[in-house]
Amino acid sequence: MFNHVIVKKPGKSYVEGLTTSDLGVPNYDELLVQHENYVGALKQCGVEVVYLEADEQFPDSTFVEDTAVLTKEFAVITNPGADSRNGEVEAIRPAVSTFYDKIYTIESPGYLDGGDVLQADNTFYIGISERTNEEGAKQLQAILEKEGYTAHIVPLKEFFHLKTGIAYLGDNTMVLAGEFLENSLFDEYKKIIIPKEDEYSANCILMNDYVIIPDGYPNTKEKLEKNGYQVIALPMSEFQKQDGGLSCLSLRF
Ligand code: CIR
Repeated sequence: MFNHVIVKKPGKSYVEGLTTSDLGVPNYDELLVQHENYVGALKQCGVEVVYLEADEQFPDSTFVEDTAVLTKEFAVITNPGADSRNGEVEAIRPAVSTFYDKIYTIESPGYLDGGDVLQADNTFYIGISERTNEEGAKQLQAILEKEGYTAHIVPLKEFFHLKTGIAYLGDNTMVLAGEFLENSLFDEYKKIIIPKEDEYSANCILMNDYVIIPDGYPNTKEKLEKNGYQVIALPMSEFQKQDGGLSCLSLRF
């Protein structure tokens, strides 16, 4: 059960953020509408929303997920792997501090983005990516193991972040795409498989009684509904243009 989320309004500088996509320049007005819809959907799922104001200094700072890893018992402030994003953590720390007494920090030369961390009950998966190095992954693994969790490190082959291609929906069920389909680490889970053409929808989030997915993926919606989930589908085009997905836009705890 999630009770809280932290989100951050995108600033006008968002359009100058990092991207590898060739989907075009985001439309700022449309982006704000999509962000408001996202916040509205989270509220519908029954959580209290902490809404941080935009920070023009950090174009990608609406993707708050990368700045922290939050569990029921403690928080970890990350050390984001992109230079232009590293300073985003300074604004997240005070927001996180209002909810947590126990706060760990990933330290250089370790780098870690929250998008590379997936929690499935008492087990964590930590991706090694362009943004998360082995040292950062090992620091987080040590913190998690000290706190009684199991943590597996997963070197990525193609995905940008770990959660680009995987989501946990509770009930021992994983949504999986691409390189994770053949990874035996995930064989213990019931699998909802997302084919290549629907890959963007593998980045979905379980929020209490709902699963939130990007709009435009009817096959994913149908698969989830067949498995008994209530689905909310949200337009995400302006976030996709900057390599962002649904999970990236919030810290959920
Ligand atoms: C970046 O390149 O850092 C942003 N444009 C997108 C970050 C997406 N975050 C995520 O997948 N957790």
